[in-house]
Amino acid sequence: MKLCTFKVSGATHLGIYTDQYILDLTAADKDLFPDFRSLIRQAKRRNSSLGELVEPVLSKARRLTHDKVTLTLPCVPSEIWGAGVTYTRSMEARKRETRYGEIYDHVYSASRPELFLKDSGVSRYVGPDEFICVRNDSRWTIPEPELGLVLDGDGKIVGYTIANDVSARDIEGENPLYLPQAKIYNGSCSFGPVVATPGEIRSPESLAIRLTITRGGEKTFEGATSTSAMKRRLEEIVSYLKRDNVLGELTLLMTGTGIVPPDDFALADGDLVEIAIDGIGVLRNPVRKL
Ligand code: DO4
Ligand code: MG
Repeated sequence: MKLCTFKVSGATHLGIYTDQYILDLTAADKDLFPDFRSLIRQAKRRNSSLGELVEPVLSKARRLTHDKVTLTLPCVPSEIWGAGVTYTRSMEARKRETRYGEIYDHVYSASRPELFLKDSGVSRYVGPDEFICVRNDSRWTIPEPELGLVLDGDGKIVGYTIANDVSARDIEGENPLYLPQAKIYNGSCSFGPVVATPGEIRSPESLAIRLTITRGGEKTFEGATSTSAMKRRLEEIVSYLKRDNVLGELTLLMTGTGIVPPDDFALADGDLVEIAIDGIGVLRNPVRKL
């Protein structure tokens, strides 16, 4: 099952996304399904799966064709975290951008992964088709296409999404202590368009990820990887995030990038970034320079 949030006639509803139509869960039962967070909360309270919870309303839920709705952020996370240097490609690219390259060798092979806070509910993130941004003082910013894990308050994976950990390589490369400034600014993250439940994604550790960047109507970069190239297990990353660390009701954990465009590539105003992940869909965002 793929869950989405959409706007219809000025209201925001929760739905089930299919290729043909969207099933309107909120219209079917406003008390039970007002939004994604309530759905997770109800499933936990009743000790039932998301599938069991929505099953009774499936036959009566109205079907909306895609042209009638606008997809928005699928959920509102309490926090967004990122894991870093989880693929060889990311480690190698980072070593080239800085004088302090050995830290990346070290974190790649250490038992403890790199984890950083990307957003703390201040909403520097955007949803599908909204602008991701290049900060005004960066000349070398790239998209980072990543599998996103949606976690409940216990750290259980309740879904998978597509995330873009937009990053300023010049700021990060100048001094690794500048990482928060390279990673956290307005429009530095996007995710969506849906959250696919674990039942939908049978092999999260072998999903193809593709990145396409279009400039002036022409493809300017195309790259691909698979989550099977990730150095760490998903549960391993989650377990470190949970160590002596309270989680909010809903956390988005980005699992690191395995695609990095060539070192002479920088995002520019007007670019279009598209990230596709098997079984989840395509996340599209235009780019704006701040
Ligand atoms: O250490 C820098 C961040 C790494 C990162 O975001 C990634 O590998 O995806
Ligand atoms: Mg990243």
